[in-house]
Amino acid sequence: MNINDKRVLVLGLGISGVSAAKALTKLGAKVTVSDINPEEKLKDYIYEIKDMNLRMYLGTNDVPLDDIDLIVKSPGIPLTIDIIKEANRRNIEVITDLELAYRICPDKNFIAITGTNGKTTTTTLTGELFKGAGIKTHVSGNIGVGILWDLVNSNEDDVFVIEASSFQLESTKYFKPKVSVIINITPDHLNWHGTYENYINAKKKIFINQTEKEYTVLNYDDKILRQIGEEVNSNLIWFSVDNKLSKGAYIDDGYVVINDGEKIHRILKTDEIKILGKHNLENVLASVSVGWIMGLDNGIMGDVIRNFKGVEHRIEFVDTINGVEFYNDSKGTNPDASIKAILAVNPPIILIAGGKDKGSEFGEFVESFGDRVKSLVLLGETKEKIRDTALKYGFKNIHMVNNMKEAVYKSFEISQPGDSVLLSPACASWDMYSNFEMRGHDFKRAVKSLKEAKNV
Ligand code: UMA
Repeated sequence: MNINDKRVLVLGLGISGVSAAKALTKLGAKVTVSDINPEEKLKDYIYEIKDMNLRMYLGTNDVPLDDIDLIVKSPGIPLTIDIIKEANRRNIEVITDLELAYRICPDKNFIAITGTNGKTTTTTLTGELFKGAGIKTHVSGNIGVGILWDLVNSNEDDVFVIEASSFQLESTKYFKPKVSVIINITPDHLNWHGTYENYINAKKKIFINQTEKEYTVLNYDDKILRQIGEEVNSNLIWFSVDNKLSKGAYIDDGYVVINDGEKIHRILKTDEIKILGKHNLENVLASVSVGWIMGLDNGIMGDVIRNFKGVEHRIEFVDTINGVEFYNDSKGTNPDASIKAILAVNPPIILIAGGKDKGSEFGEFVESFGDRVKSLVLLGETKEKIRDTALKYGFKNIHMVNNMKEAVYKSFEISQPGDSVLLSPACASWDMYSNFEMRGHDFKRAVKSLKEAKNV
């Protein structure tokens, strides 16, 4: 698509809008930008484009459409707002950055990854596999990086590993990645898509234009995806944690393997994988499938996965001190998320929990301890509430502390080699920190200082 001199309206000036505005200007388009928010709320974004030659409408999306050929809307902007309805009436196309990226560079090595859960981990790990093989790789999309600015600054052979959301996919038309991946599908964003069927249809757009020249990777263990496989027109590659496949990636005798249809290739042992839980085995298998399709070396893939510590703050392996493993799950900001972490980390677990009181109940959370959690170290606004619930359920091994450093040092003091210390607060961070990232960093700093103090 030749964008030169096209008159494009970029709707929304967040991460994707700013990236789109910069890229379109570089490509010679006549760019108009608009955001419903006033200038003072957008300072962090518009400083990047304020000196560019473009028209800006701030505090409104009500932009004259008379001289607009194309609208690139931010993924979070609903298709139901007035300006989009008006554009539809006038037959002005409305697309997202994902579609525009494909139209600008249809031959680019796009690897697009979607799914209800695990997108960020799989996208990050897949990016690491390519980087590990020495290939220039851009990891972008819903992971928090606008695609278009990276795209217009890339070289021909660069690989783009894109986390694709249903919001982005919904407004695509011709988008056709070299490899598409769907990790799993369960109901989500139903308030946005209206029905589960609409949500599934948005996800299916990731492979809908693919042909026998491209590849689609799907999870064989996911009931919905098993059915959807029949609609795939490209080369379909399955992965499975629970089943052995005649071709694809799966678990065999404690190894992650690829069966190429003739030979089984072992990539690494499952117990060498540091990211924990069955859901993470799925993420690894999805990434390995992409690596295999793209011809990456099995030995390199094994090494990269062995060293992959996961996405920051999500059951993130931090370090081992005297045989005790430390995990940062600061993103465990509600009881449900923390229960997943408790099930994923190797017991016996010393659990650091507590934080901002959001009115949650902690009964199910304490029940999930079973034989896995041996001690509870509590801090923050909810420490008494969690302690009282734990005592009610007969769990008595509780230590109260005042800050993160104390929590880490106390956990180590009561630990034995083979234990896991897990920060998974089951609460938001705002009682002691501005966000969960700062809490996670504080935990990691405390682990580092402990290691230095122990001189190991
Ligand atoms: N806006 C308008 N008019 C409206 C509504 C919003 O002008 O009617 C403006 C807002 O004032 C704001 C901008 O649009 O300034 C926001 O656009 P956006 O919500 O699309 O946000 P971006 O910063 O561009 O971030 C988007 C993705 N956000 C969403 O899809 C909601 C980011 O995913 C993504 O990382 C980024 O593009 C780069 O590709 C975030 C997300 O929450 C992480 N995604 C959802 C999820 O993972 O569940 C789908």
